[in-house]
Amino acid sequence: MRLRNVFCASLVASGLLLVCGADIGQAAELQGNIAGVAAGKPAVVWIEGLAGTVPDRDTTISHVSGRFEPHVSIGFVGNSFVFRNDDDTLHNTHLYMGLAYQKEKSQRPLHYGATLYNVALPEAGMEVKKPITAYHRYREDTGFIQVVCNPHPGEHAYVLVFDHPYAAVTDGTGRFSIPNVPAGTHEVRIWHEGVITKRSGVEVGDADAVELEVELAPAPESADKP
Ligand SMILES: [Cu+2]
Repeated sequence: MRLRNVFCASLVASGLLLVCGADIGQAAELQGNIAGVAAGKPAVVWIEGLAGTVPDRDTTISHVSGRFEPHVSIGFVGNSFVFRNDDDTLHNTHLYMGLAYQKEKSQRPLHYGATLYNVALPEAGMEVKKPITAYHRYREDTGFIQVVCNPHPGEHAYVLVFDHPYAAVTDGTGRFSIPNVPAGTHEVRIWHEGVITKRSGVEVGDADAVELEVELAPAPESADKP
């Protein structure tokens, strides 16, 4: 078994990073830990500005025991959302796009944003598929997608959609892994529960893996609006 060459990097406040020598043509696994992730509230980590073929993977969001499962997910353009009801009661799955720029201009409050899909799921076992389009992807001026169930205000979930494969959801402890990141200097972004979008740079070089450590802290000046 080959010993893995792992480089460590630490982020402080607005973003520094370390490094290894870039070697064109190579790729590495970007892995790490987002400190401050609460159990049940994972973060999303992605690399901004890279293009690549998205994975062939649908995004399933289920109603399970009166909650959305998962609470945070990512979607990839060209695949589908799969909305499920695993409860024996009426739910609906209502996706809103943030449209932050509209919030600033609109006279009336938009609350969660504009409806993308609103699917009624009246019976247990129901499943409805809807396409994930380029319009759904995460952008500064639109933000992430919020998912609510109108009869049950406590049900709430989040989706960030990408048109490239370099994105991951952390586990409950904040660990994440993004494979096959091409060599070069990249901008890493982190979203956590609608409040924080952190930025950082990372350089991927001739190691098999790059380790990134990030500590979440309130950052009002970079707060992301839905
Ligand atoms: Cu519900």
